[in-house]
Amino acid sequence: MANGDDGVCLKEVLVTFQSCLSDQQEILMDPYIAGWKGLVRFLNTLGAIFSFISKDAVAKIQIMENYRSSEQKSQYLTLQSMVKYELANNLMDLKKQGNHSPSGCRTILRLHRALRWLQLFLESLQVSTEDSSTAALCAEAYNASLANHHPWLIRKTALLSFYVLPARNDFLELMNVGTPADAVAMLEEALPSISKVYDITQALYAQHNLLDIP
Ligand code: 1PX
Repeated sequence: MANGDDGVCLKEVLVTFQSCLSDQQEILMDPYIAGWKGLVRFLNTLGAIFSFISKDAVAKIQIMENYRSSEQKSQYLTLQSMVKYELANNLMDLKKQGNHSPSGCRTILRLHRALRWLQLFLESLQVSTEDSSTAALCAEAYNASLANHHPWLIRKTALLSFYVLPARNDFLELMNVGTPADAVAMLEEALPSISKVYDITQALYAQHNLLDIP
């Protein structure tokens, strides 16, 4: 995944999300988790200021990896099989967060909401101009998605951290796919599968009334 000494090729990361979709249009857990791991690696190259975000993402990835290496691993093969299994076995706390280990459905819901932020942010980067502010685009995408699920302190901390993001062209170059124009073309290619993964998950969670699991 690394490209050069410490860079991460974002194209390779985003391609992982393409491989999430099975022939039956189900979402495969392993590439979904691998996609998030790649995103965290990319985030880590942006500086230690984002470590409060990557730590939370890593903790959630770890929860899902644990399910995928548990005795019930086959139940967690896809997001669809996980929902079916956890609902059938009453493994979710639908009212308040319980004391036991967080369910897969609750954990994926947090990542799923973050995927919406990613989709909005990448869409806006793709149509941005050279003088666009990366921080402003990131904040706009955050306010339209994840911020609605975060308490005040996290919102303030997140919005402050965005100010250190590099300028638009430097940020596109950090993606390690060539010139800023190459990066924009890569985003255009990668976005449909991210949107598809998001839409399928959203429909699945809506169908089972799981969009507000505490
Ligand atoms: C070209 C763009 C690629 C950039 C890659 C960035 C990868 C970002 C990974 C973000 C993963 C965030 C997961 C957050 C999950 C969450 O909402 N957790 C909260 C709720 O969890 P709980 O278990 O308590 O119910 C938790 O409270 C979160 C705490 C940390 C702060 C989360 C702020 C998220 C901001 C997302 C924007 C990232 C900006 C990166 C700059 C490029």
